[in-house]
Amino acid sequence: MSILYADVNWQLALDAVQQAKQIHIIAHVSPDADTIGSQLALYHALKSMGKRVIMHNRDIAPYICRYLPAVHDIGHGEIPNEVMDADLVIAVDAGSLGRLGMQASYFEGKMLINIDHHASNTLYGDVNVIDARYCATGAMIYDFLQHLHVPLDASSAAAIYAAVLTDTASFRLASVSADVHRMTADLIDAGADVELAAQSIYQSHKPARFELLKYALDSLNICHDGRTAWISIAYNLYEKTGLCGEDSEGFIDYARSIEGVDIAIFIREEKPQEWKISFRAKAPCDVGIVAGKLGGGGHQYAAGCTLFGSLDKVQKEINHALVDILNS
Ligand SMILES: [Mn+2]
Repeated sequence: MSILYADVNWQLALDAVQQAKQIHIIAHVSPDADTIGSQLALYHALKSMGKRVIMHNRDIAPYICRYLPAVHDIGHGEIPNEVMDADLVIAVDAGSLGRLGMQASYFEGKMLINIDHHASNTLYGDVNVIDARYCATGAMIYDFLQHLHVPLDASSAAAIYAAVLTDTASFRLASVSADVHRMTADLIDAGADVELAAQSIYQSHKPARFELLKYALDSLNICHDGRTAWISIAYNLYEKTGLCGEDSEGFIDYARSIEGVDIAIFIREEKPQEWKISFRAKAPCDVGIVAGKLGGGGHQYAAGCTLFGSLDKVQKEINHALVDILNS
């Protein structure tokens, strides 16, 4: 193993882990495979150090993560008492405190470590290890494990592999350096099953997902001289198909895959009049800036925000936020 970024300061995080009696590792709301993979890899590592560790999130882990060891040990929903007793909370891949979906009072009297690769991170932790050079928070955990002197086992390797695979759009982003591939080689050597990951993450979708995809593709609209591609799904279509936001994960990639499109925009109505907006970009556009203008966050290639009102109103607001970036 070799460290991806040797200049990152993990010392305060290491000290906090050493001193902790009970550790709660938490992922962000609507969790993706990066936050869950990071949570699991850290869980396995801290357990192997003899620590008392609990995983608990607001929302259930996505079905694409079902194959990862210990994923069923992650609690969700209301916080049980044993989690309340934690003296250290480690948040992974969450750009702001709100993204953790917990009452602020929960964190009172607890040390909070914030480990994340989003440039927009609000530094809400007592200890913040934030570095946007990392392709995934999972890759940060890979470095953290080495500082903790925990050997990479097959369970941690599988979890980090899932995180890196998904956050790099299957190793297709500029964040994928030769070092990222060297790390991936280590993960495979340690037991990460590449084929199982591909089948679980990319080839295990419900048939109903494709009913929803038909609607999504029907809504495809290419604007700004071919530079932006928009997809939207209204709430009633989720109701009609019996699906939820998780089932439309990845639809935005169809929009981004179009020649000449710099920015893909996916607008889905999570609740009536409440729209979750996702942005995906190709270089050199930075959608983290666009989402930031709309009260959200993210990084250069992937970002998001929440907007309210009619679809028309929401589209206008997004258009307004896009002006500068499309003219630069
Ligand atoms: Mn991430």
